[in-house]
Amino acid sequence: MFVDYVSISVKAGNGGKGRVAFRREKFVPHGNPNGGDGGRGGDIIFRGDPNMNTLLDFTLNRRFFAENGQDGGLNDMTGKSGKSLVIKVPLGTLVKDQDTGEICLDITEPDNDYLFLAGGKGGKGNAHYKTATRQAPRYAQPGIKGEERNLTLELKIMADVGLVGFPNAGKSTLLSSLSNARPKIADYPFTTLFPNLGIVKYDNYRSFVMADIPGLIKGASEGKGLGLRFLKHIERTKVLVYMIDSGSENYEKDFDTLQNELFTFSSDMREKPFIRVMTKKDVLAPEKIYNKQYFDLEISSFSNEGLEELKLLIAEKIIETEKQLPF
Ligand SMILES: Nc1nc2c(ncn2[C@@H]2O[C@H](COP(=O)(O)OP(=O)(O)OP(=O)(O)O)[C@@H](O)[C@H]2O)c(=O)[nH]1
Ligand SMILES: [Mg+2]
Repeated sequence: MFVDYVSISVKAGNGGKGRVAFRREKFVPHGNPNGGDGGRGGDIIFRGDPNMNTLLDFTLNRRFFAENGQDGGLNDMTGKSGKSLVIKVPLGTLVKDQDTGEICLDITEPDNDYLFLAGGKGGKGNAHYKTATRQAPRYAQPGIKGEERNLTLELKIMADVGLVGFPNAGKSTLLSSLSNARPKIADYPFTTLFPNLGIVKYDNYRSFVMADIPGLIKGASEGKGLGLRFLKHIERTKVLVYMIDSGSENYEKDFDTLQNELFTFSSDMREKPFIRVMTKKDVLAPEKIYNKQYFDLEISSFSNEGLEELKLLIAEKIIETEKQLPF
């Protein structure tokens, strides 16, 4: 199952208490104070895991605690620090404060640790409080409590290119032709119910990530069909491929409808370079009259016509957008 939105709570470990203790010596009623410091509480850390692609695991376990630090010991022994807790999430996960909606972290780097909450500091043992006038302090510091936060995790998958089209346009078929992804394909609308990702190799050592999302219909941006819920998954792509079925009655109108849904959803979509593709060229009626200039490419996932060109065109556009990035 694909899950892209969950609520969780996290808590960093408490710092351990400082200890009140005295050295035991013969004939000395109160030896030197030697209570150790409390250990630090464990941190809450998020890590982007490239092998995960859903937040499903978080529907089972929603509460995350890092370990508490241990209390200080005798003989100036510092308590053991609490273990930090690493929470693995898919790349593209936004960590938001549940109450304010503020984005706290955007997990985009694979295998990178994002420190979210530092554990509470341990309290100082009474050994620290000895002064000239107070040789036997009976006081030690308590540990600092670990911070606790309620969060929402929201996944916006990371892909270089997104496939956009009406249901049944052949999006999933294209993804399976170009990559090793094996999405469900069938001759009825709304076969795809959640986004699929695939890695498309376009020469010996270079590749890009392609996302196939559920089909859009007119009104998707207002929540019709499955569209809206999944449009956010193409918000981060660098390039869009609009896919229009060769059997469509009106290519221009279909394209405008698709584009309108995207623009209504987010005006950032206007900035994305796109490619306009006619699909199912193999069953294009020979007598069909249309403006051939209108499409960048005509393809067929059955005969493989145009697929190699499409890969290269996508790669070219991706590289172009990367060049324009400010860093
Ligand atoms: N003739 C022909 N049929 C195709 C081609 N590509 C896909 N199809 C068929 O079109 C139907 C729909 O294909 P899908 O890939 O599931 O379409 P989709 O766009 O992913 O559909 P949704 O997931 O419902 O949005 C299937 O029956 C495919 O076999 C093609 O190039 N030529
Ligand atoms: Mg599909």
